[in-house]
Amino acid sequence: MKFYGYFRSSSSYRCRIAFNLKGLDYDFVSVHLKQGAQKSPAFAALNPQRLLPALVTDDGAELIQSLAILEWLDETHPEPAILPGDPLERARVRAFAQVIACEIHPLQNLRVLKYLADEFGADADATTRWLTRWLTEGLEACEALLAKRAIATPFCFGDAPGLADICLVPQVFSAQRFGVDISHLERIMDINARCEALAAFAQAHPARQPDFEP
Ligand SMILES: N[C@@H](CCC(=O)N[C@@H](CS)C(=O)NCC(=O)O)C(=O)O
Repeated sequence: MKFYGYFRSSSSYRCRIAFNLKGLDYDFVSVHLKQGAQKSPAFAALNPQRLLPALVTDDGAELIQSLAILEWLDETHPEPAILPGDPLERARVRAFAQVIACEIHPLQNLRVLKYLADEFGADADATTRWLTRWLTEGLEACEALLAKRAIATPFCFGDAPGLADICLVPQVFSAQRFGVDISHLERIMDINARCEALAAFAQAHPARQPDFEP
């Protein structure tokens, strides 16, 4: 498999965690987002959205969108499962993952922040207010979803990490990177610490990637 990602891309980070949990090797191609490499014609041919991540399977099939990649990985490499077997539980895990991937993450994306600055003159202070608003509101909803669980499991929805944890940890990393204080979200902080103590999560951390830049 050939995986196109970038150390700081949180949707790439999600996939790295899943590769590690499932013990899968891949060839890594770094696409330098800050230098705009995602806009190159070669990358746009792979992902017309010009967004990371992208995956080329051993058979040459091209996949985009981290949630689709994660579900494909789970279907083709079922052990350990990242989605529960029970349909109701699967829906709850997917909902939690989508709060992050569909509602929080798009509002912090590089192209969105750049557009706010270029087209609306958002300075550093305005950008911080924007990020604080959406990341806090979104992660508070995640905390409330965790509070609603019938049982307080060690990971988001079970005794082992799954899709919800895979989405949560990179989002917590982003909040911390952008200086958004989420220390009041006790369940999230607790689960995040438990995940980070696992090798699969620790080795997927942006600072451990070959293209890491301080
Ligand atoms: N929903 C997409 C989001 C993809 C996305 O926004 N990727 C970011 C990096 S985390 C990106 O490539 N940004 C480049 C840009 O904004 O120009 C997914 O989950 O794969």
